[in-house]
Formats: sequence, structure tokens, C-alpha cells
Amino acid sequence: MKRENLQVYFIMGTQNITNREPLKVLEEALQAGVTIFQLREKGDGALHGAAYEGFAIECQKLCQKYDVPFIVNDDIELAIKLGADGVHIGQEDMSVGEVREKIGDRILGISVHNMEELQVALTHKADYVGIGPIFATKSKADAKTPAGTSFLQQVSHQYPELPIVAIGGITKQNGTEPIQAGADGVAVISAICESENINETVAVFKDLTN
Ligand code: TZP
Ligand code: MG
Repeated sequence: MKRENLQVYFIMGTQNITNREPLKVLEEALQAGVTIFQLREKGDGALHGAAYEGFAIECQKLCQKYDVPFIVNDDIELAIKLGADGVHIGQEDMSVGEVREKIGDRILGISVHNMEELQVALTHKADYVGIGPIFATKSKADAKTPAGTSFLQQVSHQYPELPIVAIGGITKQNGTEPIQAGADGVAVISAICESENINETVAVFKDLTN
């Protein structure tokens, strides 16, 4: 994975979309130029079982069509079964070492909130870290208190080689702040899922790093 892949990191599950066809939203986002996609089928209204797996396969096909890495949130078994490009895990998931062992050299992304968690991520050669929530978010039920950009800035100064994506409450209006603090890109759910003009929204995010 190149750090440029983090520029516009789109995260979605069917539970994030109302009144639209989720695969249509994904295809529009891919057409608009998102640089990586994470399937995060989680929370109220999320699909399970065969419906979930079928949806994941359709998402993966679309990502392949646009040559964009397909990342699966949490579900290591599904990622391996489908041959996904990578997985993203949080701190409440399986141990980082165990995940790295299972996925080999696929992309491994880890959410980190402090130096201790960061060290574990580095030990197991995380390909990138997600830092947030930067701002308040309504897309994650158990999200921590918004942290602003100070930890992100500290990590980017101490580990200039480590790819970092900022997450949580990022919008067209506030995206400059995490990029100035050193993030390689922004990860968003609602800014794209709820956009009335995905093409324009993605263009604004792309401009942050161009
Ligand atoms: N992890 C930290 S904040 C968050 C996740 C998955 C949700 C981001 O969603 P939004 O709508 O871009 O704030
Ligand atoms: Mg998780």
C-alpha cells in the first residue's frame, strides 16, 4: 500500500445509507475517486450471514473494477475467505499480532488513540494507523470523546514514515485541520454517505492533499 491510498478513505456499511442503494453510493464514490474503501457492516440494521457476505462480494467487485483497495473491518475470516486487500481493526478486536499472523502481508490498518497502542501497531508492522475521533461523530455508537489533532500531530512528527489517516466527524469544512496536523488523508462515513453530490464532496477531500 502506498500512503497516497489514504487520501480519501471511504468507509461504509448498508446501515449508513438511507433511501439509496448502497452499491450505487459506493460506485459513485469510486467514480468520484475515493482512494481506498472499507466495508464496515456494523451496528443497528447491519446485514448478517449470507446477505452480508453477498454484499461484501459485490463491494469487492466494484473496488476491483476501479482498482481501489478493498478493506474489511474486523472480520478477518471474511477478509481471508474473499481475498480482500486488507483488514482494519480496532482495539477491541483480536490481538494485533494474531491478526498479522493470519493475514500475512495483506494491508493491516489499526485504530490507535495513544502511544501505547501505537507501539503495538508498529511492532506488528501496521501498514497505516487510523487516528480519531478528531471531531464529534454520529456514525459510531461507542466513539470516544473527540480528541482534536494533537495526538495525530505528535505521531506524524515522531514517525514521519508511518501512513496516518484521520477519522471522525470530518467534513468538507473541517478537513484541512487534520491534514495540516500531518495526516495523509481523511476517512469518512457520513460526509460521503449523506452527500447530495458525492462527486463534488470527494473532489473537495482530494484537494486537501493535492
Ligand atoms: N471510528 C472513529 S470515528 C468513526 C469510526 C469508525 C466514525 C466516522 O464516521 P463519520 O461519519 O465520518 O464521523
Ligand atoms: Mg473493530
